[in-house]
Amino acid sequence: MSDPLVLVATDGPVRTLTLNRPAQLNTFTMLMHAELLAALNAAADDTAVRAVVVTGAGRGFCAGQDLGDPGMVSAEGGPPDVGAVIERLYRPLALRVRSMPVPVIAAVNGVAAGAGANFALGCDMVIAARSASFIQAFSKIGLIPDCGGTWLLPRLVGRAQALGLAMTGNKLPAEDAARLGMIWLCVDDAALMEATMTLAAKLAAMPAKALAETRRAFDEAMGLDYAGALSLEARLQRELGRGHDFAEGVMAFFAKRPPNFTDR
Ligand code: T3D
Repeated sequence: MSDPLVLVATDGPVRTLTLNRPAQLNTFTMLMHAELLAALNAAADDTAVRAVVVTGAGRGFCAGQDLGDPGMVSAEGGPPDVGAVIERLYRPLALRVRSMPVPVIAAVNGVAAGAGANFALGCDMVIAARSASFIQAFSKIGLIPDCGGTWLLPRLVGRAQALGLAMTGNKLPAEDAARLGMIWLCVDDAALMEATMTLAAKLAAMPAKALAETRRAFDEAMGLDYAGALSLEARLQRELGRGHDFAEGVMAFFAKRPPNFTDR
């Protein structure tokens, strides 16, 4: 039996998904897409899971689409319908990450290129090892940034840096990515998984529903004016204010005890 393309491990409330095609820098194939989406769906459905970590096996995080995956070649032998691949595989993946009921952390252990870079950037928090790097590799093969890159990049680093990165396809070291505000944190290689698990444990103890709604509010507010964002905040706060976690958070505060958040 062949190795799973996504390794799944659970440590208390933290679910870790490890992309597992190390010899190919964990590039996406059709099969890996299916396993990753299934693993994310399973984590979303499991109420015991309160944080998800995604990382890569071996020396890379993910070098994007496997450019040789036979599953990508059109049945007629003509040029592949890249748009169909994006619609069928990358769009559901990107939307799944962005709609998870719990926070998703990308622990970028090595190079993250093409859709691999943008998959990481679509996660809620990105921690990268100092030796890791981010490459918008698309322009080098005649494509534009995908897997959410056109939306994410300018918002993370501004239009000038986004266009520079996308047009040159230059390798951006993790330290520079952190300096630009593209990722949360850059740490020494040896500290990556410990720093990630410490963060995951912290997030797992927090109110998952409020964290997921924070992500949603930030995403939705991007398309709103100031007054619209204030209305959105009121709507979401109204809903959260009726939940268990708000009552629990306030009670725990006054009782000077740690809260026990359960909403999801
Ligand atoms: O259908 C569609 O195509 C639409 C979807 C598009 C989404 C995308 O992600 S497009 C962008 C695809 N990714 C790339 O173009 C990146 C290509 N890779 C690289 O530029 C380099 O590999 C890296 C800069 C990422 C790393 O360089 P390096 O020197 O550390 O490693 P390497 O030797 O190039 O790669 C190691 C192996 O992985 C090597 O295989 P080998 O020679 O040992 O048998 C290499 O061919 C393989 N590999 C790396 N990236 C890909 C790949 N194989 C297939 N597809 C790849 N994307």
